[in-house]
Amino acid sequence: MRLFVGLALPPAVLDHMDAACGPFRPLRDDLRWTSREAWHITLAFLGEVTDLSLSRLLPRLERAARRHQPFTLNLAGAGAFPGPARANVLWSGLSGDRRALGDLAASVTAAARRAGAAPPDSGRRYRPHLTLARCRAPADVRTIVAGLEGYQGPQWTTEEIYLIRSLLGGHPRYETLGHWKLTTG
Ligand code: 2AM
Repeated sequence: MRLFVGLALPPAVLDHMDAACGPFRPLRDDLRWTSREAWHITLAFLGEVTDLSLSRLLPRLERAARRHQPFTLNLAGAGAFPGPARANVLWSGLSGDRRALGDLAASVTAAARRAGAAPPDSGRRYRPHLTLARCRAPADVRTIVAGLEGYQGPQWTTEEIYLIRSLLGGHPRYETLGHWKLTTG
């Protein structure tokens, strides 16, 4: 099964970003806009994982979560992969405690590797983002990126990690397989 580990966003954060994207959506039907219900921050994409690796992964993710404390984040600005002039992915960035976010992503990646579910692209630098839209043919999203440049979403505290199954289809569907709290106090 196809899995990833990520963070959920509180409703107020989703609402705020949804409103910020609102004006751009009708102008660009060449982009496949992601839905508010599917929004999350990926910590590690694991790709195809066997049942055996999944059973090893669950306790390791629990341990990884326990080694971290809650931290604050907010959505901020926008960008595109590979770049705004020829984009396949339009995203919003994150500000706040990005160091804690990177450390948590590194722990999750290490946990997955030890469980035999090494992320396929773990050699790449972690670039935290919220995907707002995708486009198979490279799209010029410079006006949207510029329009969202000053965007600052409400701050929230990340307290939990989620193991999510991604079911492919017309629109990806996500199913939560487990969630573990970061250590408080
Ligand atoms: P994205 O937001 O940039 O599309 C489920 O596919 C989640 O895992 C998405 O959030 C996706 O990121 C992320 N992900 C990271 N690397 C991926 C990859 N190589 N293939 C598919 N999804 C990936």
